[in-house]
This record gives sequence, C-alpha cells and structure tokens, in this order.
Amino acid sequence: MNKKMMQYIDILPEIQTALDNGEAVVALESTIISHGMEYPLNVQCARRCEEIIREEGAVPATIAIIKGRIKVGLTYDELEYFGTEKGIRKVSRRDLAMVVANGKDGATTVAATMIISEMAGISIFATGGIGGVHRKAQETFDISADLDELSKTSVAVVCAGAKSILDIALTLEVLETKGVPVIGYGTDDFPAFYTRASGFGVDERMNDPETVAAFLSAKWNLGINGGVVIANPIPVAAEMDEAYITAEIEKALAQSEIDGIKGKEVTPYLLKHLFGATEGKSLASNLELVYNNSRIGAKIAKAYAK
Ligand code: PSU
Ligand code: MN
Repeated sequence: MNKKMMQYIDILPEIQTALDNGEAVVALESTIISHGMEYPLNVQCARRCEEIIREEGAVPATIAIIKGRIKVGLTYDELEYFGTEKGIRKVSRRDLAMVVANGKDGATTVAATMIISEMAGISIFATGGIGGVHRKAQETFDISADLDELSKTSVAVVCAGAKSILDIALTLEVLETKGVPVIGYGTDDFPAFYTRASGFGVDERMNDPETVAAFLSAKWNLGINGGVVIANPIPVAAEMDEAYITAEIEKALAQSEIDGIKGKEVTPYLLKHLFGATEGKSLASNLELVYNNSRIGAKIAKAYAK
C-alpha cells in the first residue's frame, strides 16, 4: 500500500503481521452486519465467522468504515458499536471516498470490501451471497456494482452463489462477459444461496482448497487481474425446500414493487422480508452458509499462502 492510501486505513496489528509474513488472512464484509441481520445476532454471526477462520489457522479481517476511518479488522468494541449503530450507510464503490471524506460510518458491500481487501493485500474474502443482475433488470437497469468489481479487482470471493431474488442466468452471463471465473466448490451446479443448486452450471468444478489455490496463483501470476467467484453450496443440513423459498421470494419481490423500493435499498428490503416471512428459517440457513463459507475461505487462504 502506498503512503497516500495508508493515511486513511487502519489495519489491526495482528492482521498486518500476518500479511507481512505471508500468512493466511480472510476478509469479511460488513453490510451483512448492518443491513443483513438485527442486533445482537449480527454481531454474534460476525464473531462466529472470525472464530471459525481462526479455528482453521487463518486470521480474520472484518472490513468496515468507522467515523471515516477504513478499518481492516475491527476490535471487540468496534464490532459492538458497528452492530448496534442505526442508519449506517451502505457503501459500494461510488460511496467509499464520500464516507471517508465526511468522517461517517460505512458498511462495505462485496464491491467495497474487495477494493479495501486489495489495498491491504488480502486475496481471499468470505461472505454470504454476491449481488447480481436483478430480475427485470431489462427495465430497472439494477445490476449490482459487485459484478463490475469482480471484473477488475483481484480478490477471490467465497459465497453460496446468488439468491434467486436475482436473475441467476443473467448474473452468470454478465460474469462471463466480464471475464470472471465462476468456480463450483465441490459442485457442477451454481448454488442458489438457500439451495445447493440453481440448475445453471459453473465454469469449472474444484474439489479442494489446493486446486483453487493453484488456479488463483496461475491467474494472478499471469497478470490476469480481476476477481473470482468461488461458489460454495449451503451445507445439506441447512438447505431449504426449493418450492417453499421460491414462493416466498416471489412474494417479497411483489411487495417490494408495491412499496416502490429502488436502488441500494432493494437487497436489504428483500432479505428482511424473507426473514420475516419464513419465521427465521431463512435466517438460520443464512447463518450456516456464512459459517461454511468462512471455513472454506480460510482453508483456501491457507493453501494459497503456502
Ligand atoms: N446478498 C445477500 N446478502 C447480502 C448482500 C447480498 O444474500 O447481505 C449484500 C452484500 O453486501 C452485497 C450487497 O455486496 O448486498 C449487494 O447490494 P446491491 O445489490 O445493492 O449491489
Ligand atoms: Mn442494485
């Protein structure tokens, strides 16, 4: 990182040491904390993700913006503050510098977390789901900035695929156009977040962390910059019934149209509605898949660090 960048970024000493020594570090995002779940579950989930990454022998780096400071790693108190504070701005690429300049708090999306990870030198990032092409994007133009970021920022994102609040086929098309490899971790089928399969294929199936690590090394050593989607299906035990969750997603989408929800409010609105409508079942599944991604992310980071 150059000096100009360094003035805005605080990296926890433990993380900086791990990075300096070429050890495994896994980034975690913060939109999931402020916009994805309610307190105290959001903070418990964030802590459990960090714990899982540690159990695997890697160092977690939860990324967020607090009072204009870009944080790579949150202290115990900072995470507590972030998880309880109301009205935190959701920060994607375009918001990042504004929040820093204004000294505000910001929750980093996949896109913003990728940008900061790359600045800090972190190559592996674990989350729940990525943003994508929304259904009816032909009319609304609602395509997540996550996809553009994946095309240019060299970070591997371990996720459980994409929710069917999105148009999965179009999301995969855009990723193809943008040259983003989509790896199926132990699967040939691109996962649909709450369910293990979407019916759409991945570019390549890889079954272990070493294979993924070798691929990432080849890509980036060759100077082929840009991100990678590592799609890791939800564990079997946590999977939801497809017909049930699909019906609930349809209802949430219909309600979002009635309520006139637009722009960056769309994803948080739909998630909240789903949690309510499924009486917490989707939330329980969500937790399990995030933990699973944290674990696999750590294993890949370990293999990549070797
Ligand atoms: N998908 C989920 N859960 C989430 C998000 C996406 O299943 O919490 C969050 C992520 O932070 C992602 C962001 O980067 O929403 C995408 O928002 P948008 O569609 O406005 O780009
Ligand atoms: Mn959007």
